[in-house]
Amino acid sequence: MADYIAFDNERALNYVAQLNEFFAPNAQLTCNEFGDGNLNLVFRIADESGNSIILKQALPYARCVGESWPLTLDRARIEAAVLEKHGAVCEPYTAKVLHKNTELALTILEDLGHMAILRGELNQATTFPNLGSQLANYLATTSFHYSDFYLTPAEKKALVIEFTNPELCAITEDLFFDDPYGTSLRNNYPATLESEVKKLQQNTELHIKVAKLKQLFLSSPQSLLHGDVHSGSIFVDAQSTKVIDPEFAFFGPIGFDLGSFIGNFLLNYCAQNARISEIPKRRQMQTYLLTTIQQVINEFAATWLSLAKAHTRDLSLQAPGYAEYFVNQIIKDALGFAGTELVRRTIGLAHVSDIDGIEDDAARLQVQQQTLVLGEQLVLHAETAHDKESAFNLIISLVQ
Ligand code: SR1
Ligand code: MG
Repeated sequence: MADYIAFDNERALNYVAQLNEFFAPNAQLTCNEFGDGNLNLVFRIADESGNSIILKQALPYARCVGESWPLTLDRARIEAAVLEKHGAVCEPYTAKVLHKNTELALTILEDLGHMAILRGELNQATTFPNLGSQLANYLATTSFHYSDFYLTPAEKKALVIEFTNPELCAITEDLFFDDPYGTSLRNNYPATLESEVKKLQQNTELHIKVAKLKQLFLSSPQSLLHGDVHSGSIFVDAQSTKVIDPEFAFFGPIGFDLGSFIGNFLLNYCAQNARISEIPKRRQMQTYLLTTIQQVINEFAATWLSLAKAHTRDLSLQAPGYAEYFVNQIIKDALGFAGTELVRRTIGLAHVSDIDGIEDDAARLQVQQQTLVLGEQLVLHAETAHDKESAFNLIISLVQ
């Protein structure tokens, strides 16, 4: 990419100004880089009357580690294209792309600054009544329309090529399925958790289950996934939900996205044991988290099945009962992937503020012990969940 240059505030502002698309020609623009994610630069450009847009630019390395971890700029192309693909079938819950430039690895997006990132809100014990339904709709609608149920084989194969994302997938393969179960230098956990970590790493039955999940991740191009549905990839307010950041997108197992979401809600569930001291308040928040997980599983299944009933184009996949079997399998896979999310966020490279934001060392350690065991148990027992009811019952039995 000969023309690539990483932006600073001035370059980002000048780039937007010369586009002459988003602001009046004589507007007084300001620009502020405020990205705090793991990988990219994020600028907000605003005019004097408060109109604003977001310019997101990929760096040729992982921001959270530095230049020693080079990373493809192609992720910007993939992210913008996936937002467009997902937006085409699920417009209300997908962040809108306003402009893209592949050479500069940048995307201009609608500014969702009037909303808030879900993770921070959950950490403050704020609840969102529409979130479960809207996220279930996003997960079901996007995964159905880019699956073999809906696309022709030729369309599907062309998209699989377009969205091949080897470098970002390799990060997930390493961070979810390898590092936590071995002695990676990237692992990150307190010495006080060492005995629990050793126990987990010596569990040979667990290694087989994790291998099955990794195999599924590597070799099941079921649909065009978001690839990173954690609670930092979701904007919320009292009315609406917007999904952002699909740079890890690829054609993979549908249960991975559903499982990432479930895993993040369970991480927050455990963190609330240390975050909220008043028991009735804590119970209320934890009930919200569990109810939302249940709602997402149920509505995901219902929406998927109704789409399959009305719109399955593939003749074989129309066989009575097949869609039901397929959805049950997605839910089972999701529980396993949720387990790997809990484990990797506890002892791997990339943590979550739900846990790391707990100030008291002893309280944080207790939460880490709980998330580690819960993750392990989910991975071990996910295969016993044969439908949405037994999946939810398994979650309930493991958190109590
Ligand atoms: C080096 S990237 C670490 C994590 O951040 C992203 O959001 C993904 O979850 C990835 O695993
Ligand atoms: Mg991200």
